[in-house]
Amino acid sequence: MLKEDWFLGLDLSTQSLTAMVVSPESGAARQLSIHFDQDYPGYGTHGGVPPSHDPLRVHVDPLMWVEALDDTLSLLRREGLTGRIAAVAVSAQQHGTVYLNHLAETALAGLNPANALAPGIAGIFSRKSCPIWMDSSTGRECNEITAALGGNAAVTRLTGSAATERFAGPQIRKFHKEEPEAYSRTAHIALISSFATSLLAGCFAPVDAGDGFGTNLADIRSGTWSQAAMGAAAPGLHQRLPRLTVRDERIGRVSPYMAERFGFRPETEVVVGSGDNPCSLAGLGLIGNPNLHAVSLGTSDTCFGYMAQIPDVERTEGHIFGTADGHAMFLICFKNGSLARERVKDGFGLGWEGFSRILMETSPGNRGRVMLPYFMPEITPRVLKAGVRRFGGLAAADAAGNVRAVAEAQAMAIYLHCAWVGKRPGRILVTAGGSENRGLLTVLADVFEAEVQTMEVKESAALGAALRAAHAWLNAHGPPAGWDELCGAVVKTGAGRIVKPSAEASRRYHAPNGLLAVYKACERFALGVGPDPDEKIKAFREAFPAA
Ligand code: XUL
Repeated sequence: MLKEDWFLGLDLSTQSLTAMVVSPESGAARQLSIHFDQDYPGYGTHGGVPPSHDPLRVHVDPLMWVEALDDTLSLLRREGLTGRIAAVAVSAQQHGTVYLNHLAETALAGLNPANALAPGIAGIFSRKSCPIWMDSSTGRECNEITAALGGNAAVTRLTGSAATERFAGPQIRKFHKEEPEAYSRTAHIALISSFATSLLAGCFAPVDAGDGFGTNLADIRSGTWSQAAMGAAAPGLHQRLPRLTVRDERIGRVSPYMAERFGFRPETEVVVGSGDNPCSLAGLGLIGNPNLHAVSLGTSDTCFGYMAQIPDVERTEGHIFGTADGHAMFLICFKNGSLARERVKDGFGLGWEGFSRILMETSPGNRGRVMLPYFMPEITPRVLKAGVRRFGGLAAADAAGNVRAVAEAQAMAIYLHCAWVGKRPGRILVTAGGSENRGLLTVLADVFEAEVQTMEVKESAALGAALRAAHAWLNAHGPPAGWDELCGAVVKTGAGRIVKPSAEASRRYHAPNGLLAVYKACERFALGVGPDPDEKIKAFREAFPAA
């Protein structure tokens, strides 16, 4: 490796675009972010998405992402960083689909470096907006796909997930049903990660198994698109999908447009992109390590971990995706993550410090009061009608009660809905924006009965993308570098940030009449599959009169 070889990861997340430049040699990392709400007010987004009259429909104009990419690369050029990049890889919010017409391939290859990116590609879309991971509007299509593929268990075994509203298969099916003419004009359907990678490479980019398995379209055991699953979604789909790769690969070089406009070296290589969660797995140093799990407290809250092989467990929720090294990861996702925390924080006029202080000062267990924080329709469990539910006399106006209730609910939901994964690790790595909040970390540690550790770089998805670029490039051009070695140089845990669980607090959640039992009962009641949780709340208060 030359001294000046650096690697770039670009994370196109729900609310921002982050660029991370790393040098595996020195361990240094530089980063910069652009925030959609603030920096592109013309798109009218709030939390990265425009307002919608239908709470189940969440679409974004892809040109906003394209403008952000243009501006980010311009900033990197101005800082003199692009000319030092040996390879680049994209991380992106998962599941969103981008619909391109027959002009797209030629347009991508022939952009004029004198012009900005957005006007150059404005004509390549066969659909103006992209459904993203927050969209829950395809319930009917999920049922149709499930029936066509022989039921829930069959779909889950084949594709790694039950038919899931936000996934590409059901989304494409809905598009084909509702806009058949626009579907027939669609030459290529990219995931957001492969779309952004296509912009860098100047041609249609493949999709990796980290993102490609989150579509309900792939056979996760053979690592190929499934004829049956594609057939259940829409006709003529195979020719419209990107190639699927099961492990990271270098897909080519940056386009002449990228080199000239942004100052990359022409030989800068582009590595296949992936979803933000599979990238975070890499950015947390978890590739090859099934003994630690991660919780990401971002726009979505997710829990994930590496698996040496695809598990054969019966389950009704959660997902299996591929990893950079051709193995598997589990993932469970919650839509009411940071935006729900923010609603509570802002509702009481608090800052994050005040929010954290309340969590440090109030009593674990919240005296048996529970919130189901469904500010938006929820993914896990599947709740299509938004609406916050409060139990045990939790008053809507009680600031401390609601702050503790939202944090405890989120931690308990993550804990309970990950049970199918099996063995719980003794330590959890926490990443993304919420990992800066000591109060949230304390609640997580107590609910999980596990040590919780934060990382120096909380943008683990962008860091992971940079590491994926480095790993693929170094193994092709330098002395082979293992994930351990690479991560050892760059992935650092946060100084002094290990939060240990308190035995007394953990008991309040885990005892037979503890708050986990209360929460489970509240959830079952709200889903219409269990009785009123009052008895459980009473039992909790008897068991923990001081809580
Ligand atoms: C994962 C998921 C979200 C998005 C958000 O399945 O839907 O975590 O990737 O970035």
